[in-house]
Amino acid sequence: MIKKCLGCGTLMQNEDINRPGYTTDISRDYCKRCFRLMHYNEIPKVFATNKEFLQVIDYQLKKKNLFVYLIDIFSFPISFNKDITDRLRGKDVIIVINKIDLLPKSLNPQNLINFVSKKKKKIFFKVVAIHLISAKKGYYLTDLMQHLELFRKERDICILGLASVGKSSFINAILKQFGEAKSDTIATSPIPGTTLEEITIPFFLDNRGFIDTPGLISQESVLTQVSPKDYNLLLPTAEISPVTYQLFGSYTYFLGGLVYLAFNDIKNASLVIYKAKNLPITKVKTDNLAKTLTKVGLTILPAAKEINIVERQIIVDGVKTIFIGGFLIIQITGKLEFLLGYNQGLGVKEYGNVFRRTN
Ligand SMILES: Nc1nc2c(ncn2[C@@H]2O[C@H](COP(=O)(O)OP(=O)(O)O)[C@@H](O)[C@H]2O)c(=O)[nH]1
Ligand SMILES: [Mg+2]
Repeated sequence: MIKKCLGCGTLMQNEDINRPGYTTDISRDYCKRCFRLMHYNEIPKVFATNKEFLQVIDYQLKKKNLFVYLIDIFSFPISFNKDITDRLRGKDVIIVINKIDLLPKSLNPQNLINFVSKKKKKIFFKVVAIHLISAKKGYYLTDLMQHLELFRKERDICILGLASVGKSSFINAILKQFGEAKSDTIATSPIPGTTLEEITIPFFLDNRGFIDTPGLISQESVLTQVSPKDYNLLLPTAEISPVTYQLFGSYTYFLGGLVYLAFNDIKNASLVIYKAKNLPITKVKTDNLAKTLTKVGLTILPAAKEINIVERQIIVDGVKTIFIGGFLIIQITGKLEFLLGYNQGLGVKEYGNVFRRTN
């Protein structure tokens, strides 16, 4: 019997417990891994690699789907991954920015749309629309759904994007809000590699539907640098209360053991940090930076599995917004220079004032 797991899309099998899709009873809808993930929040084992994921995506790209490219507010700079954007060349794409519920109400999300639409000039696919949503809270799905219906033209809608941006959550939310599902259909988790194969869910009257795909794991994401037990310290799950500092003198701010900002002789500047509530900030005198660095991974946590901190100089004249590793957004205002330390490999992207305040 050929049957696919509804949670991760893998063929179900009852022969090898160490391979994907294992279940003792093939008549079930979910494999053992997805069942345990969905009911006990157990950390799933990751089986596939990016190469296998790309094969699944390439197969979808050969079809005449309408593509939704899902990004999330923290990982949008690292989301424009060449592996995906090059492949989307010439396709119809709707960009959807997810996890809008994480943004503090004081920030104007429209600026994010303007910003992404300026950036898209550098990419080569045909962006037919940009939407901001929250799959988790179900925000703004109605507008998006209308657009999807309009642009679909008897095609399936295929969802692409990096791991953990919320592709499976997005389809679950659509099935709950506009379909008959009472609870989640597809398995979701913060761990990259939860969705292993494509999952097709018929939805429209013409038998077309949504296709979920496995996410590419970005080497620039913090998810690849730390162990999953630290994810709860790094990934915001609820509306962020930004942490603000008026900067003066020579202090260094460590964000966990993954990033630091070292300031020297600052006269007047401010720093706003958008981060998970649980990520600890340690403030030390910049004179003690070298000494504090020796404690990274011991008392300054969470730290990368392989600690290798590099520095870059940042020059600010006005407002600078820095996105780091898909888990941090930092905004600095003033006229100053400082050193940004970060574990090597984390994506660091500098922009101007991305979120102008609404008031
Ligand atoms: N705060 C918030 N979290 C979300 C949202 N959508 C998904 N998530 C969380 O992000 C993580 C990854 O979601 P998942 O759907 O498995 O991502 P996928 O790898 O792209 O399929 C899970 O922990 C979800 O609960 C959202 O709109 N807001
Ligand atoms: Mg998924």
